[in-house]
Parts: sequence; C-alpha cells; structure tokens
Amino acid sequence: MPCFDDVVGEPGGGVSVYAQLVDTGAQRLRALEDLPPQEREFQQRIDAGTKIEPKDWMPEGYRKTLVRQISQHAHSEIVGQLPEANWVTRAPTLQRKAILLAKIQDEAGHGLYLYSAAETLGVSRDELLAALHAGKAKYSSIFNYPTLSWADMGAIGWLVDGSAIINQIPLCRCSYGPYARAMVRVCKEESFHARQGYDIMMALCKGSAEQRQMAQDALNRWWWPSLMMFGPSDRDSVNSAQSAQWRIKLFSNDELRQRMVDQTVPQAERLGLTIPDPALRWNEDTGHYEFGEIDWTEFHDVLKGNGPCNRERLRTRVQAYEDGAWFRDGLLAHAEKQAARRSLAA
Ligand code: BYC
Repeated sequence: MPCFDDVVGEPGGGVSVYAQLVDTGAQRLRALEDLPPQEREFQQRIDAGTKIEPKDWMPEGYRKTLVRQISQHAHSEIVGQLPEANWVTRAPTLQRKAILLAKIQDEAGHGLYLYSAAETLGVSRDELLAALHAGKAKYSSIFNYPTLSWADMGAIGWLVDGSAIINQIPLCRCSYGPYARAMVRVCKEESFHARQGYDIMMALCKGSAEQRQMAQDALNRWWWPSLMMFGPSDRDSVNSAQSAQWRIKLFSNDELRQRMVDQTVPQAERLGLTIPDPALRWNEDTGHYEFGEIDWTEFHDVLKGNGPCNRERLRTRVQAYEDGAWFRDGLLAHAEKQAARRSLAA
C-alpha cells in the first residue's frame, strides 16, 4: 500500500463529487395522527421499543435513511483503515505493530458486518462499493486528514475511536435490529481500540520532551476534526429530526459532541497535554465544559472532497479494490466448483 500520508494533498483542487443527498421523502415530521394507518402502526412499534427486522413492513424513507447511514458507516470503517495502514511498517516495536495490525483488521470486520446489515435492506455490497469508488458516497470526514507521525496512531485511537464509541453505543439500541446487533460487537472492539490509542499517548507523554511534543502536536491536529465527526450542529442537521422519530438516532449530534468533550478533557489533563482551544472552560452551573466554535467551513470543504487527503484516500481505496480482483475471482470460481460438485452428488 502506498504511503502517501506524509504528502499533504493540495486542498481546493479537483474532485467536485461528494453530494449524496438521498431523498428520503421525509421533508417534515408528521404527528402520529397524521400518518397513514400502516405508517402509524410502524411508528407505534418503534415508540414501544420493538426492533424492526428486515422482513417487516417499513416506510421507504426509513429504509433509505438506514441504507444511507449504514453504508456511510461501512465506508468509514474500510476507508478508516487507510490512515493507520500508513504506519504499519513504521510501528516502533513488534508488539505495537501486531496491535496496530489487529486493530486495522477489526475495522475491515466492522465494514463487513455493516455492509451485511445494509444488504438486509435490499441493496447489494457491489452497488454500495461502486458508489464509494465513484466518489458518490460519503464516509466520515475524519479519514481525510493525514497521519504524520507515530503519535497520530495514539491520537486516532484515543480521540477518533473514542468518539466513535460515544456515537455508536446508542446505536446498539437503535430501532433496526441488524444494525443494532452489529453495533454490539463493533463497540466492544472499538473500546480496545480507544485503550490502545490512549496507551500510545501515555507512553509518549512519559517519554522524552520530543515525544511529549509529538503527542501534543497530534492532539493539536486531531482535536477539531474529531469534534467534527459528530456531524453539523443540531440547528444545521437536516436528518436528525426524522432519524430521532424513527429511533435511528437516540441523541443529537451536539449532545454526543458535548459528551466527547466532557469525557476527553480530564483524560488530556492526565496526560499533561493541552486541548488546543483557548475558549475551553468548565462550567460549574451546567456541569459541562464549554468549548470554542468549530470551523464549519473546513468541515464542509472536507465533505465536498477538498480535505487534505480526500483524493488520496479514494485513489488508494480504488487501487486496493482493483488489486484484489484476482482474489475475488478465485473465491467465486471455487464456490462455483463446489456448488457444481454438490449438485452432481445430489
Ligand atoms: N463526515 O443531518 P446530519 C469510525 C453528513 S467510523 C462526513 O447530521 P445524520 C472509525 C451526513 O451524512 C465513523 N459526512 O446527518 C472507523 C449528511 O449527509 P447526507 C463513522 C458527515 O446522518 C475506523 C449531512 O452531513 N460513524 O468511527 O443524521 C477506524 C448532514 O448531517 C459527517 C458513523 O457513520 C461526517 N463527520 O448524522 C476508527 C456512525 N457528519 O447523507 C474509527 C453512524 C455528517 O444527507 N452515523 N455528515 O448527504 C451517524 O451517527 C450519523 O450518520 C452522523 C450524521 C452523526 C455521522
């Protein structure tokens, strides 16, 4: 795999793709009594906490919303392998290398559970991957940033996987059965990932002045993009209201972001690192940290395909897919041979 991460791409040029804009048909929320009978019954099942299963009737908007979110989530898992893969050959010890490899393999597994969950909604993995490779599907903004030093492996585990857990624990209780069940295992594995990241940060922060500086630099670069992972602010989140009504979302983007800040600031203090936000302060009255304004222009630029590594990530992902064609062909040929043998024997 090429290691392009040390080359920070040229922001602003090229790719104009990146608007998925799935029309779920849900322009505004309707009260229970305004829903047609089948939809009302569906909403009542959701309100009662009943899980929706693939063979159950569901509104088309619900199906589309889930396909959108689950596929974006799946894409994030497999694209999320790329920034870390960049450091496998440069891990400082054999043990760190083995741990990093295991983590990256877990991310591939998460992608597989999630593509499988999406397939229960009537889309094929091939279709979803084709959309990703054509630059038409979104994946998390966070993976369009470069990994410039070993400390970035620590920061990703601690902040990115830490944020992923905060976002995904509630998804274990979301209304769609296959998604909720996939999330249980994903969250257990993410918890190991976050610990391994924090462990890297602890080792660096207990090390030389240069190592502490590496850790601080990684925190400086990953802090704000990690806060952006939770999505636009509640006032700008177009999908939240409907997703909350369908219990796909149990907490708002801002609620989860606040949870991340409250959880992470004491962890940074313990490491002896400074959060790069002069506006950060503890509010005695609310029991929460106040924090500065996120640069939403940067967030939207990354979503439009103009982040530091968007083009790099897509190119590497497509290349990996093309390089794996012989293996997929081999698997298919083997499966066909076995099926032919079975039908002869029957
Ligand atoms: N990056 O109305 P909103 C991981 C899009 S995997 C890119 O609030 P929604 C990990 C959003 O899709 C991390 N796009 O939307 C893996 C929407 O666009 P469309 C991924 C973003 O869906 C490997 C538009 O902005 N986690 O952690 O209600 C290694 C408006 O937003 C982002 C998941 O996918 C973003 N950050 O809420 C390590 C979790 N934020 O589709 C770690 C599941 C927003 O209308 N997903 N957008 O064109 C979710 O919980 C929700 O989809 C989100 C967004 C909170 C992300």
